[in-house]
Amino acid sequence: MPIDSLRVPSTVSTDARLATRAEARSMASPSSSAPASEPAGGPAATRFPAPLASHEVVVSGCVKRRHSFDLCALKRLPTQLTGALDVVCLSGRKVRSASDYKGVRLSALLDVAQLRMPQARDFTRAFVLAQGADGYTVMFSWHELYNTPVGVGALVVYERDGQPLGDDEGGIGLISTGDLRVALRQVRALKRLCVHLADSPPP
Ligand SMILES: Nc1nc2c(c(=O)[nH]1)N[C@H]1C(S)=C(S)[C@@H](COP(=O)(O)O)O[C@H]1N2
Ligand SMILES: [Mo]
Repeated sequence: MPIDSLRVPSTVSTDARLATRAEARSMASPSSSAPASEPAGGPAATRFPAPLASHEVVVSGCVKRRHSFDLCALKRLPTQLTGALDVVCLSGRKVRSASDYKGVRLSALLDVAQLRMPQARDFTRAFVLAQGADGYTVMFSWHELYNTPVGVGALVVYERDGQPLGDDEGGIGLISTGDLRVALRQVRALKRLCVHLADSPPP
């Protein structure tokens, strides 16, 4: 199925949250049309709560040791840079261009936690759900991560263009540079990586 046919109908706005954030920013700026008398933390802050951020990622599910990685733990793993990349949504809209994200391979976290598979060949039907603080969830198969070039570019990231990802950008995140539309499997405020086994009906 071509990627463009997966676009959601225009009546459903997947990017409503972005519009809301842009609106929040413009309301917070000094040139805002909001009344000058509006107190800090007033009505605008009530309507637009602080964005969710992650400071640690928990690896759970079919693993030998459930493991939690904070920023220090992530920085102890081998680092990887993405190089220049455009973050493009399903609609084709460019969310941003970055010259570099810094992070570690998603598979490096799984290697520390070690997969726990009932049968030797079960890894062939293993998959990982990566979830953000708001519940946004994306999936990677074991094969993508360990047996295709996609895995090489699937990174848990904590810096962009030499700057730490601030809380307003979600803190720790996930990016998959091998994807055609990178924004979709970019998870802001990455909280959980959960390893599952897909059901296998009896032959
Ligand atoms: N946690 C989380 N990550 C998310 C989303 C989301 O709703 N929640 N939306 C995705 C979509 S559809 C887009 S276009 C990009 C937007 O990038 P940004 O949130 O970094 O601006 O985030 C992606 N990652
Ligand atoms: Mo999007």
